[in-house]
Order: sequence, then C-alpha cells, then structure tokens
Amino acid sequence: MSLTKKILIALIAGAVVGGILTFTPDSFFGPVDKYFLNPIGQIFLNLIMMLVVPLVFVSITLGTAGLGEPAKLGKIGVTTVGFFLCTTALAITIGLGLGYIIQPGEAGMFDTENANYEPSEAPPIMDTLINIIPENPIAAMSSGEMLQIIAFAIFIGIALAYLGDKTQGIYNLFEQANEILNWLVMVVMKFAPYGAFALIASAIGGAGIDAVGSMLSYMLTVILGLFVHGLLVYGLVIWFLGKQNPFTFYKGFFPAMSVAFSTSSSNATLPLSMKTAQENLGVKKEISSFVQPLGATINMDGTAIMQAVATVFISQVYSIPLGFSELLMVVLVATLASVGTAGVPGVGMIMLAMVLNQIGLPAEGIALIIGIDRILDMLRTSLNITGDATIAYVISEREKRKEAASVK
Ligand code: DAS
Repeated sequence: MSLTKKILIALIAGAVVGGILTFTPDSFFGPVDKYFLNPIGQIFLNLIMMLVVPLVFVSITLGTAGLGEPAKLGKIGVTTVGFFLCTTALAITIGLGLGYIIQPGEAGMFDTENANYEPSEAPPIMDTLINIIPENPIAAMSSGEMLQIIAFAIFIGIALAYLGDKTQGIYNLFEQANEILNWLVMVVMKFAPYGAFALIASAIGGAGIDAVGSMLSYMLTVILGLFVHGLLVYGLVIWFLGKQNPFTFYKGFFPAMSVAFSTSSSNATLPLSMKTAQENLGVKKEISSFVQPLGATINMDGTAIMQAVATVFISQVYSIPLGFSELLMVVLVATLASVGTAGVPGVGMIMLAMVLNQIGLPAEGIALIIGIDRILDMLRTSLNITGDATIAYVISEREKRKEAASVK
C-alpha cells in the first residue's frame, strides 16, 4: 500500500478516535494524550524538524548554484516573490470577501467579557527585512532563523556558481549531503502514518465538540476560503500557466499535503514537499530547491485567508466596523507579516495579533477562535505548501519550455 493511502487511513482513523475522545472526560483524555498521542506525534514532528535546517541550507545552496549565473537567479527570484505576493494578496481579498458575505461574527453570542489573549511578540516586519542577512550564520542555523539560513545559502550558491570547477569538490559534497538527507526523509516518512494518527486524534480530541459547535460559522468561512483559493486561484494558475490539469497536480502532490495536514508545519513538511514536487510533479530540482524553502518561510496563503476572515469575524463580534483603508491595511500587513515568520504550528495566530493591532481591533478576540485553531491550522498549512509547489511548478514548466525552444 502506498504511503499516501497509509497516511489517509491514519488521518481518518485519527479523526474518528479524536471525535470519540471529545465525548470522554478530561480525566480520561488527559492521560491518553499525555502518555500516548502526544509522545508519538512529537517524536514524528521532531524527526522531520531535525532534517529541516540542514535540508534547507543544502537544497537552497544547490538550487542557487544550479540556477547558474546570478542574472537567472535574479529573474527567478523576482518572479517567485512576485507570484508569492500576488497570490497572498488575492487570498486575503477572498478571505475578506467571504467574511463580509457570510458574516460569521453575527452568527451567535460570543463571550467577549472573558476573552483574554496575551499575544506573543511577532517580529517587527522592518527588523525582519533588515536582519535577513545573518551576522552569524551558525547562530542562525542553531536558532532556526529560516530567512537568514536561506540568505546565507544563496550567497554560498552564488559563489559555487561563479567559482565553477574550482569548487567542484564542495559542490559534490553538497550533492552527497542532499542524497543523505533525502534518504533520511524517506526513512522518517515510514513513521508518518503513526505520527499523523496521533497528531490529528490529539488535535480533535483536545478541541472538544462544544468549541467546534460555537465556532462553526467561523470555521466554515475559513474552510470555504481555503477551498476557493486552492481550487480557483491555484487551479487557474496550474491550468493556464502550468499547462496541467489541476486534479493531476493535486493527486501528485497529495502525499506532501497530507503530512502538512498532520503536522501543521510547512517547515516540517518541506523535505517531503520538495521530494514530492520533484518526483511526482517533475519540478526541476534547482527550481524546487529554491522556491519551496523560500515559500515555506515567506508565502502562507492559507494563513492569510484565516487572518482575513478572523479580522472580519472579530470586527463583527465587537461591532467595530472596518473602513476601506483598514481593509487595505489588512491586505498589506497580513501579506508582509507572513514574510517574517517561519512555517511552524500556530504561527498564524501570532501574526493575526500583529494584524489586529495594526488596525485597532482587540487582540483579545483571538481567544474566541484559538480553541479550534489547530484544526484550521492543519488545513491552511496544507494550502500554504500547495501554493509554494504551484509557483515552483509554473516556474519550472516555463524554464522547460524555454530550454525546449532554445534547442529548436
Ligand atoms: N502552521 C503554519 C505553517 O506551517 C501556518 C499557520 O500557523 O497559519 O504554515
């Protein structure tokens, strides 16, 4: 049986067990989660997170070196970031639109009196952009500062491209390191079904049916936004720019989406995202190795949709109308906010506090939605990595068409 089928069965089984657990008392769910579900889920998460920093560093270095002369790297880089910003701005617009059409904040009484949420500090956007160049690359790697690791890897890759044969040995070393890391990814993925089962059972069991019930209108609005963006926006991009049937694309990329769903972490899924894009979708290795790690850090369309819907939801619950300028501010801040935060579980909530603060909405409103956020995080993380793969696929197909034309 394929890994995809095993993960799918594990997810369904985990969701059923999680649903049953929501009806059990905390005195039962607590120990089950603490001594069984959480350890299995955490071991799986740690195993893949262990590979992320070395894999991002090696793959971006190889991807950059593989793109060859900096002029091509510059073009690919500008196209990539341009695509990222456009799709994220579209995602936010879809989220805002659905929030106004469905009006989830009017769906019922929400207890705003006891709503209390202490937002953890999100990195100021300007600091993030200035600090992209690491003072100490080793420190960046030890603390998992993904943008700084990516920047350092790009410099190394450019040097390898320029120095060519002089550093062929080092290039080969990176190639061999990449082989080792990909082999380890394959080994770790054998554990994926068990990790997926434990993670989803714990997330659903922990959310509780009552929380889901009262937040249903909000959840359904976000989920609708994710599907509209995934099927319509990415579907059209894959169809018209990638010249591919979107459903063929989704079928090929599903293994990565299922792991993203289980882990709620773009970073943790990155090793499999790149492997799946290259092997199942035929994305050129140097494009995949450059676009996907960058996207896992700065491109989060699913998160942007949640933030847009949550902003409208909170403005409705607190009866604070948003003017056109506030809505534009949401688009700008939510688009930029995703640049500075890595793809790890729950990062969307941290960024949401930043967005709410910027437009003067109470961040305490996050307390209303945080209980069910982990379930939405699973879905939006799947969309986040799919957006990265979509852009990598489109750019790769365009490069292939250019190469074919130049051969003729
Ligand atoms: N979990 C984040 C990710 O890995 C997304 C989020 O928190 O919204 O992409």
